[in-house]
Amino acid sequence: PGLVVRGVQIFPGWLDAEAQRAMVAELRAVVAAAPLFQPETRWGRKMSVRMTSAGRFGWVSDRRGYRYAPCHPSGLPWPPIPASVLAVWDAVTGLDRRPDCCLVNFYGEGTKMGMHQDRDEADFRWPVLSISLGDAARFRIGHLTRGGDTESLWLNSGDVLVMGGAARLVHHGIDRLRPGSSGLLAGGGRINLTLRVVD
Ligand code: MD3
Ligand code: FE
Repeated sequence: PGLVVRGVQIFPGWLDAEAQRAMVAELRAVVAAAPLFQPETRWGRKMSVRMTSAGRFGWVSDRRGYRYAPCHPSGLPWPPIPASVLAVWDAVTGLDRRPDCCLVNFYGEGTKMGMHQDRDEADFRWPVLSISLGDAARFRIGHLTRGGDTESLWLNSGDVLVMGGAARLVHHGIDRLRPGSSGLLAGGGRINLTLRVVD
């Protein structure tokens, strides 16, 4: 990794401009098969991020709560994880096991993701890998317990993060976007992919 912040490994500019464009083209097919939706929380509040998934499982949230599900809210199965995305997982993690879920988060202007832990997966020994595409975003890294200070870090298009070991359960979130900082996505915004082993 280029740097490590609180155990999070950062690979700046892992994807060059051409690789980013190729990945976005594959993601357009994912979104065509499994349209982005705005998840609702158990309490009926809409999250500001729009999302969809690829793979055996996708992450969903509605008034029943949040969970991994085998189908999109439409009832159709999630499309396969694009080959270019799996290639990043293979190259960066070196693991024999492939991820079950590629969560696709779309951030428009003003979208935020509050501080949280990712703990819906069965086995925290598997890392989570994130790929950032499009506008830059400020990522905050906290601690294993809620609260305390945070370190912030701008994630740029093409950056890859790996959260493994002790960093797997740190609190984290996205608190601002830098609109217009990338020309990758027509119409602007940011896509974040997170790859997870679910079960
Ligand atoms: C640190 N997504 O989908 S990616 C999420 O940019 C999520 O969309 C953010 O947090 C985004 O759950 C941040 C970086 C990330 C992803 C998973 C992690 C950092 C993490 C899991 C454990 C620790
Ligand atoms: Fe997360």
